Amino acid sequence: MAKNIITKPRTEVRLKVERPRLHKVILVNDDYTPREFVVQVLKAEFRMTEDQAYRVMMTAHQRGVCVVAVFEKDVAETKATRGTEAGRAKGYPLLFTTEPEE
Ligand code: TYC
Repeated sequence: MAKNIITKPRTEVRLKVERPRLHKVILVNDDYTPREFVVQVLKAEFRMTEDQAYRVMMTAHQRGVCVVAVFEKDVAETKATRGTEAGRAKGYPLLFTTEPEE
């Protein structure tokens, strides 16, 4: 004999968790900071190889700006500040900024 199987309706709650937007760290060109110093800062703060750092520095030098990397907002802001501070400590106008990724 067929049994009556009663199932409780279940409501599944699915939370939509959005990933935090990533933020770009942007290197801005200037006329005063020595190229080699920019490379040093990129290597120290962004863990880049000499080669990667040189390319990023040259891109900013030639085009005005270059995206260095993307991070969670806080990390991007901290790295940008530290990079900018490293230049300021030597009297250079080196500037890193951040902006949210689209
Ligand atoms: N333009 C600088 C020079 O000719 C080098 C430089 C490159 C500075 C990139 C800043 O973000 C920068 N000495």
